[in-house]
Amino acid sequence: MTPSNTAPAANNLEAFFMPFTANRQFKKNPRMLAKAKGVHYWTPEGRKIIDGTAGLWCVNAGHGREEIKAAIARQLDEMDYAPSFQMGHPKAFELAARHAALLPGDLNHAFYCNSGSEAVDSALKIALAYHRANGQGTRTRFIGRERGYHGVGFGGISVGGMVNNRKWFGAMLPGVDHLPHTHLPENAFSKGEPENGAHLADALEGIVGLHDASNIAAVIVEPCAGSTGFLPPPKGYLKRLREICDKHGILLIFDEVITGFGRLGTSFAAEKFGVIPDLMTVAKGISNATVPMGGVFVRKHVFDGLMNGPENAIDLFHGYTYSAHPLACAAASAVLDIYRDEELFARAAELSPYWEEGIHSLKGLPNVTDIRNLGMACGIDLAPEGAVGTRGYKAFVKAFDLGLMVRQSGDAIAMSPPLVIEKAQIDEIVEITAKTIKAVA
Ligand code: PXG
Repeated sequence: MTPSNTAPAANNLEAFFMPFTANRQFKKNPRMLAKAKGVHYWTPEGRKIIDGTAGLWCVNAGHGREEIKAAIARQLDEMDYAPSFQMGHPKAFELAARHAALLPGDLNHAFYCNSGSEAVDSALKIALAYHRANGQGTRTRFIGRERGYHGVGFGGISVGGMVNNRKWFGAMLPGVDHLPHTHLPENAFSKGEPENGAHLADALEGIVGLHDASNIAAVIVEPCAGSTGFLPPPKGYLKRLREICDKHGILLIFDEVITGFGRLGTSFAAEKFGVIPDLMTVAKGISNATVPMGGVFVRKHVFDGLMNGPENAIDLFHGYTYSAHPLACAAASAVLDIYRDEELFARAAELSPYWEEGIHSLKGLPNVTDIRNLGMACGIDLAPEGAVGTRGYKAFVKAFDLGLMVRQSGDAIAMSPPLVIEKAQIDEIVEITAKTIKAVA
């Protein structure tokens, strides 16, 4: 068969095997997006939808940014692709230097890939290689956390803590333990970081006691869990994790795929919480989602630790055809210009009290059992209606019908609008969310 020149009917939805989707249900009643600009999507029929989620937590600078488009187009004219194995192109080095300058502490080297999932698998491998290169090859165990999401690679689902993402797939990385999650009922309706729960980090001592530190490579957590309904860390929790990791020579990995690039009103969560991880994974906002890109940022001692072999030996047997793809680098550099010139991280910090006030005004609406927020993101728990996820899904569909895109995780709704949002648009989001919650009561 040769590729057909005849375009299939636009309404034939059969062939696309959709990710993380109820395919048959969707195809009976599709929700299509055809155009995007600023903080809005439009459906093919022209209905305007306010983007309460920055796509999937990724379009931090808003949709349709001309500067990014121009940078990608220029790069495409100049050079479409160049390999990064034993070769290089200037934009990759320039981007890494810019990221290093933006990062807190001595996080000063950047490894690039194409997604958050690849970033997580890369970080886990870097952690293993680092220990081995430093004579501690027995350090092979990883510690993740319940309710954590680290993408969908086998490494990521192994350290992740979302049961549906794990239970279907049997084979996992061996040697993984999980810390308890931090979603405590006594913290319900906390504004910002909740008061209770720093002690939950001490569970790490228990795991170290069980396996001995000499067998543990790294702990990986999202500083602020995203996909399981947005869970800000309890006050002092991340500092405590850092202290215990330091005490035992365990590397600390922050998965900042969602929290990176301004979401919490700072460059990264590491800056916000004053806790510097040894490795940091990023994606999404790194390129404003225009060209797929992910990355692992590593501290000086981790990078240096991998540079102690012979100079002519490959330092890390890992990488992707599209590591530091020129189009992704061009996009990511243009995105950094926007973040800098529009001071979007500071803007997020300035807007966040208004966002907090708006979102918490939903307290008292039917079935609302918790509201959480930090920076420009929030999670709202709804009481289940029968099977878990039923009310959450209804809310997701209803919000879309009313002109708002939200994310659903079980019976929680999460939101994370583009950082260019205006106060009047926050009001609109709050208003539609209130209508939605009432409609699914
Ligand atoms: N780590 C974290 C913390 C993430 O949030 C990934 C890794 C994986 O990234 P990729 O690029 O491989 O998808 C993510 C992704 C949601 C939602 O609705 C969240 C993600 C992806 C899709 C939906 O919460 N996060």
